Amino acid sequence: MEDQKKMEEFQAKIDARIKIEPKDWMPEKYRQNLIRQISQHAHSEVIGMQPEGNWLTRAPSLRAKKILMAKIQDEGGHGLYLYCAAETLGVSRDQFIQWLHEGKAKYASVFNYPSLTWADMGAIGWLVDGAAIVNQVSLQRTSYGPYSRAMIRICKEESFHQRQGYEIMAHLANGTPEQRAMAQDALNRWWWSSLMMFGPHDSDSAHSKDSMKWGIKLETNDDLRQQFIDKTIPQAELIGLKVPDDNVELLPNGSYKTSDIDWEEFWNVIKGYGPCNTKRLKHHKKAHDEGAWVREAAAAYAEKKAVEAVG
Ligand code: BYC
Repeated sequence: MEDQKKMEEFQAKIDARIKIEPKDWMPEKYRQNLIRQISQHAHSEVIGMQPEGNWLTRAPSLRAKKILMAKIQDEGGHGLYLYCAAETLGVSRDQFIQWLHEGKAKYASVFNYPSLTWADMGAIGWLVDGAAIVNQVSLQRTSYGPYSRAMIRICKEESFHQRQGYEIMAHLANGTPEQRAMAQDALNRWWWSSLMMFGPHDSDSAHSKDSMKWGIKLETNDDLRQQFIDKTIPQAELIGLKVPDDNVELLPNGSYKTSDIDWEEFWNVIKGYGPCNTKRLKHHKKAHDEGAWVREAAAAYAEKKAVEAVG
């Protein structure tokens, strides 16, 4: 009876768009679902630094290098906000990292593809950050307070990321025939994996029903994907590029019909068989191990300060 009453009060708060805060009562399934999604989101931000980090030393100008460096640092910061938000649900940062290293926690499948040319820096900013924004603008209204507040700050930074990527693509698309071909090739390789960022079709999405009921997700995977498609196809046309899909059709309602995603590829990458899954995790483990002394030094400093404060 007690739990039933709490459950009804909880759902009434969700329906009234009142944020759930860390110390509020929440159903265990709501807590677990949030832990899963926010930590997956945090891991995506941090693993997502790798494909771009690959081009830092080869940026074509000092300006380009500074912008890319700032962008990658932002992604690390996003990971930090999100780990902090997830920690408020009672799981430690160490535990999240352990789950990532054991392959128990996921991160966005798109980061398991290689960044082969400088144009990929444009495609990642324009398409991957562009897809992330569409999802994250919606998540700003998510029901869990700390997640929602992290999203508001992240969205401001992602808008700059999307624009810096589009600027690189526009620059290359207006350059020599070789540069234009490089931009088109990057679009060809990142288009489908960006559409996969929104997750499986609604009918195959295991978590959507609960997440929508509890206001964790405000819009469905397919609705968000369609919003991204409708924004991005005209942006490609504006700079003389074409998305790699011969079946694109503009419908009378202004929306675009496209071919379906290769779902076999999507599930394969998620299961760990994408081109770079092994490399990404290996690199993360190495960086984590090499950073152990920094964490130990920071903890020792915090302990010293705490002792000093007590006197
Ligand atoms: N990749 O029931 P579903 C960035 C999994 S970083 C991998 O629909 P849900 C950036 C899903 O986890 C920001 N796995 O799940 C950084 C579930 O498996 P589990 C990236 C995926 O959670 C650096 C299963 O499939 N954004 O922008 O309701 C440089 C069934 O799916 C994917 C985020 O991380 C996928 N694409 O909805 C540049 C967004 N899709 O957990 C840029 C945060 C599905 O049961 N996440 N799965 O083992 C979300 O919004 C939601 O989790 C999703 C999926 C919409 C992705």
